[in-house]
Amino acid sequence: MFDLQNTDLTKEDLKQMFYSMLLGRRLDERLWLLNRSGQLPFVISCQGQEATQIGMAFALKEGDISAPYYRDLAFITHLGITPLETMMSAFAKEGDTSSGGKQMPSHFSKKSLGIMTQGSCVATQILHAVGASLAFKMDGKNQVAIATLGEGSSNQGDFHEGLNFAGVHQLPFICVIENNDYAISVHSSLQYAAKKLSDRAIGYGITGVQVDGNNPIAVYEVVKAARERAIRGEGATLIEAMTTRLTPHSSDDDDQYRTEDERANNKEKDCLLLFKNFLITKDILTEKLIEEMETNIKSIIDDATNQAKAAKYPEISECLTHVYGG
Ligand SMILES: Cc1ncc(C[n+]2csc(CCOP(=O)(O)OP(=O)(O)O)c2C)c(N)n1
Ligand SMILES: [Mg+2]
Repeated sequence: MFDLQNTDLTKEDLKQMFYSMLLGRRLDERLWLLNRSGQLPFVISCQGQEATQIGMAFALKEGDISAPYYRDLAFITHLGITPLETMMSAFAKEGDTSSGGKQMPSHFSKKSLGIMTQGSCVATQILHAVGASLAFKMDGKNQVAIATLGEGSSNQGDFHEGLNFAGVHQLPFICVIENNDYAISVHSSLQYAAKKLSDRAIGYGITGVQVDGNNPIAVYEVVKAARERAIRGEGATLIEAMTTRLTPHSSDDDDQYRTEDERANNKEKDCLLLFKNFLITKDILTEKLIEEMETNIKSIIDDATNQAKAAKYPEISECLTHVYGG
C-alpha cells in the first residue's frame, strides 16, 4: 500500500513523519489516561487519523492558513502547537494559547502558526478558510488555505456554500474530509448516499480525489498536488481521506454501537502500526530507533503534563474577556 517510487520524501522525512504520528498518538493516549483518572473533563481523539493528518501537514508551507477540526491533534502538533500548550488547554489553564483556558479542549488555534480560531458548530471552519483563500488570491500571495472536517459534517450547508464559492472564484483552497465512517454513533450508510464524497467536487467544478488515509505518503502526495494546482491558479481541491476512528467519539461516548468484531478489525487498520511495519521492512526504522523516540516523547509529555498541572488558572476577572453574547 505504500509507494516510495513516486514521492520526493526522503528517508529522513519518513522518519520524521513516523515521529510526528507517534507523538500525536502518545499525547492523545495521555489525555485519555488523565481523563479516566478523573483529572481532565473531556477528550476527543486523533487516534487512527494520524497518517492523514501528518501527510497533509507535510505538504503545507510556511504562511499557509489552516482551519482544522477537533480531531486534528497530530496535525496541529506537527504545525507547532506544543504538547505543553495542549496540556494547558486540556487543564483549562491560563497558558492555553487557543483561548486562555476558556474554550473546550481541541478547539485549536494559534495565530503565529496560521491556525484559525474555531467554533463548536461543525463545518463553520470551511467558510473561514475559504475567506482566507479569497484574501490570498486578492493579495496575489502564493499561499493556500486548508480546512478539515469529518464526513458527517460534510452534510452541513456551510460545506456546500464554501466549496461552491471556492469553485466559482477558483480559490487556492483545499478541503480534506477525514472520513472515519461514523458521525458519533451514525454509520456513513445513514449519512450520505453518494459512493464517494470526493465526487461532490464535480458539482462545484473543482478537483476531487479520494485517498487511503492510512497512508501518509499518499496523503502527502495528493495534498502537495492540490497545493501546486492552487498556486498555479487552477483552483480548489476536495480530498476525501479514508480513515478509521480507533476510539469512541469522545470520552463521553461508550462506543457500544460498534460490534466487538468491528472494533477488533479496526485495530488491524491502525495507521501507526501499518506505517511502522512498513518502515521497519524497508530498514528506515529499527526497534532501537523507535525505543529512542518513545523515550523522548514520554519525557516531553511528562514535562508538559506536570507543568500544566502546576500552572495557574486564569483570573476570575478574565472570565468574560473575548466572550461575546447577544
Ligand atoms: C452544527 C453542529 N451539529 C451537531 C454538532 C454535534 N456534533 C459534534 S461532533 C458531531 C459528529 C461529527 O461527525 P463527523 O463530521 O463525521 O466527524 P468525526 O467526529 O467522525 O471525526 C456532531 C453531530 C455540532 N457540534 N455542530
Ligand atoms: Mg466521521
